[in-house]
Amino acid sequence: MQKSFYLNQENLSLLPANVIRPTYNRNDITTTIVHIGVSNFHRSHQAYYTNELMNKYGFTDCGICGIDLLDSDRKIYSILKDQDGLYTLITKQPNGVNRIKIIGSIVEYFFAPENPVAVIEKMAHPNIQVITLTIAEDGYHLNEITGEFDMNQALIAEDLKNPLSPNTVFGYLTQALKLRQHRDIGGCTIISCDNIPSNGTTIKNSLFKYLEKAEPELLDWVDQHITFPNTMVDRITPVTRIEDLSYLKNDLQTEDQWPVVCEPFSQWIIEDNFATQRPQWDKVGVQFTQDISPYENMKLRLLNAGHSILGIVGTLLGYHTVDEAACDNDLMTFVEHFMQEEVSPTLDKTKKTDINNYKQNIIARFQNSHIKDSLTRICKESSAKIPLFILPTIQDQLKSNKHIRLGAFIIAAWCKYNDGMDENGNNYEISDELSDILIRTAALSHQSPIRFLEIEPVFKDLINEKIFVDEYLKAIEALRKQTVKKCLRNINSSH
Ligand code: CS2
Repeated sequence: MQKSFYLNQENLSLLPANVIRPTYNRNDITTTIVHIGVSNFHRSHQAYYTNELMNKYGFTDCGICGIDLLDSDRKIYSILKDQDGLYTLITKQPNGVNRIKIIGSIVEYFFAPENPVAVIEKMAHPNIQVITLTIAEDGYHLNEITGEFDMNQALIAEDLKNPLSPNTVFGYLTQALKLRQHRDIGGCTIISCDNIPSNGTTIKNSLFKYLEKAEPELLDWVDQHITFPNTMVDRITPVTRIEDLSYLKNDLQTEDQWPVVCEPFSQWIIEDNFATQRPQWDKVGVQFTQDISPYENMKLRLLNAGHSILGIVGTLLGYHTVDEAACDNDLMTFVEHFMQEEVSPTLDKTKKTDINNYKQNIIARFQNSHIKDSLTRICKESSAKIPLFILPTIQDQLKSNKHIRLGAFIIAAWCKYNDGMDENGNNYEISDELSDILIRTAALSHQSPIRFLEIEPVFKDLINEKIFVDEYLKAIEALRKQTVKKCLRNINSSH
């Protein structure tokens, strides 16, 4: 067996020639971007684009400083520290040929719980122009019922009490922005890269609410010096599997403790609303636009919703990966009908977005059999995803008196999913912040199916929509009596 090399700066030159590596000198790079939440997605997406900018165009002024806030991020932090911020991106093409690239754009890295002061200092450094975030739904601290920033959440209350050792992004931003004002070094642009509608507006509104309580005298300055562009981010990035590590070691003599896998497709659209000089990401395929909403809705309601359907119904059918579920004709026909009949009418067609092309493209992306995106990843935290990916479609359709039958079926299938057992009698885990209530309510729904719609943090007042409730009740009754496969066939044949 050939000798393999630990991935780090020193060994870069020893890696085999077919491993593409940074062509730039990482010591020459200036950090101008801070990123909070160094997830797999950040590494396949923003860090990838930034690496391209350095590799292809020789820019030296767009280095990223990664920051992790959560205790659960300790592992990725220590691995990347060990690897000098380097990692391998494995792009898995549908034809089975992989593209292997070492990404070097994360040139600095902090673990906030260990050194909060250094993190605040970094964000307040005069070179920092942009602060980007992937902090997931939880990181926004929104109230489940109202959807507004929740001042009463424990970590927020703690940050208000101990402002110099914050836990949340709001605590950190407040301290850093205060320093920036004090030092008179100007503002910066804060970019959310999470899959939530109007992500920039959401982080802005929440930060303003936090500041009203924590530092009201900073509000005017933030209003004048900071912008919060909305964005649409897209690249399917599965959980890294042990097989990916072995493949790199055995086939490419590269020992990377946490590589990232992704699909070839990638899209990033950012509202053109920068307080500072814009990183020239447009040179490497990023789009800047005045109005993000048509793109954002298209992505959340087609791709993310499509994923959730494959995840929920695919799990019930006994599948384990997205491509397996996407190759089931009955299921995929259902997804296509849903997209065509219930999602498309809610999308803005006045903009230059080719919805039909987009739909075809995502079906092919779902069917890429090399990605092995697990349905467990997709179904995780469905109680946070369904209100963002599926319910807005149902609500819009109800408002204009249009079909919601397929949407109601998805919700009924999700109720059945929370029984925790597939059609073959195999159990699976419900991994969700609300798992207790989901499981309990799904159990109660065997006697009284309507109970599931009483989960207010998810459904709000949907239970009052008679047309929806009638369709949901029909769907759940069918799902309890017949196999999922049979229900899909019935519903498909009536279209
Ligand atoms: C997925 C997303 O988590 C999910 O449910 O739909 O992570 C999806 O893979 C990404 O948004 C793709 O850009």
